[in-house]
Amino acid sequence: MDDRTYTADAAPGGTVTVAGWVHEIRDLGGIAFVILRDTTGRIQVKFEKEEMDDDLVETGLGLSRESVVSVTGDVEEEPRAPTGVEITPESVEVLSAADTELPLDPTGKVDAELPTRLDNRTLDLRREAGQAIFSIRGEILRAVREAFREANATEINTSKIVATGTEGGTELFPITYFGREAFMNQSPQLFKQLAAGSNLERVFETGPIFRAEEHNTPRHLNEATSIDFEGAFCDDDDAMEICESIVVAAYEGVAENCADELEALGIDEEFTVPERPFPRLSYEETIERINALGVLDDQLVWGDDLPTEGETALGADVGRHYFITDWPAEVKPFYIMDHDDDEALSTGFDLMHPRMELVSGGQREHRYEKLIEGLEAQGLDPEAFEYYTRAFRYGMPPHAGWAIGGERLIMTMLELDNIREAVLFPRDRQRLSP
Ligand code: AMO
Repeated sequence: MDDRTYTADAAPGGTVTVAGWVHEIRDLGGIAFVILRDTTGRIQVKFEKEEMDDDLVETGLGLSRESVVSVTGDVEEEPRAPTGVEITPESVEVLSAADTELPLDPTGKVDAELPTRLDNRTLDLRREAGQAIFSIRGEILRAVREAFREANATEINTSKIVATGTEGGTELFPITYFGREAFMNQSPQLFKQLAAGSNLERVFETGPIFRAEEHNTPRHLNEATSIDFEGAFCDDDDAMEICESIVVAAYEGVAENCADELEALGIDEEFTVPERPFPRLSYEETIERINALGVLDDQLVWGDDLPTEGETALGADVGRHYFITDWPAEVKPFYIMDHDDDEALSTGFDLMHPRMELVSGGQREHRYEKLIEGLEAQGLDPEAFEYYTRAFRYGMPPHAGWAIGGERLIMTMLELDNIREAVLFPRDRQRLSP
């Protein structure tokens, strides 16, 4: 529509054509208003019943909410209108009439349950808050891309169909690949390492990861967006520094470019960019601090996973993003390097938000023999990983990296209760469509 004007740009004194959705109809008797909404805002369209053509009035007042219309008319100043201007229509064209019964109220005045909202996502995202989340999601991706470029990392895209899993602990989704067994990738882990070992050195990817998690929680998805980094000649400390800079860049981008969206979400006043550096606690200090908080029935001992209650209590105590470093080697995947002076300790780290884990990473084992030993120690067949390990025989530099859970970053940044709010069409135990 070449001659279309956005509602936000409709200035008094001209004739414009605006197009959008019927947000609301207010019939006051002799006069009626249709509030038309587009991506930039809303505008009032005035119908004076006595003074206008009957057909026009009939079309205007017969509109059902959420119908898509195009309105041509003069724009005039009107201090009582929500945006200070209104349109007196010359013509109203109905481009797509909406059913009179809607499954949810897109003005947001009436709350709907999350499953109803997800089943009707197009309608749901016409709410300002929904639109705000996805504008911010786009801004986060833009900001992290720019920050990665500043860190000399090249954007890559890796295959999502793979022959082996990498992340022990979560299950794989099997698929059939021309009669052979294959899987949906749990992580670009091995590919990003192979790319970092090439002359590219530093790479990043934002893409889907597939996890056949059995549990259904407000913080797990079966398909999530992973923001991955891998850098040659980086150790775990370098990787943590880059990780902090990317997280901070995401917050800064949102602070700078999404003021209206933060307001729509009602979090503009408390929104703050986290300060660097983030505190670092070793795994040992972490379990001691959780034990001292006295929130668990049983004291944690070396090698235990951190239970959610413990993580939550420690998060509240620390009150900001923090790293947990030096995890026991046995709880980290085979590709994570152990400390040379203590093989029970790994270089693996997690970045925590007070509410949950956001990132896992570490320095990688780049020595061929040690890598094979690590695979065997975790009960994996080195033969199955030959496509990956072979590169380690042809000059693999020391390297390190990490992955941020994209939706968890959005969820924690925007104080969302459920991770599904941060995904257009979430995949979980129940949900395969839309
Ligand atoms: P990990 O398995 O810890 O590490 O995943 C990295 C981050 O991804 C997010 N995440 C998820 N988010 C939502 N739903 C899920 N089911 C889910 N699973 C993971 C979390 C998590 O911290 N290859 C390593 C990373 C690396 O070492 O570079 C990996 O995948 O925020």
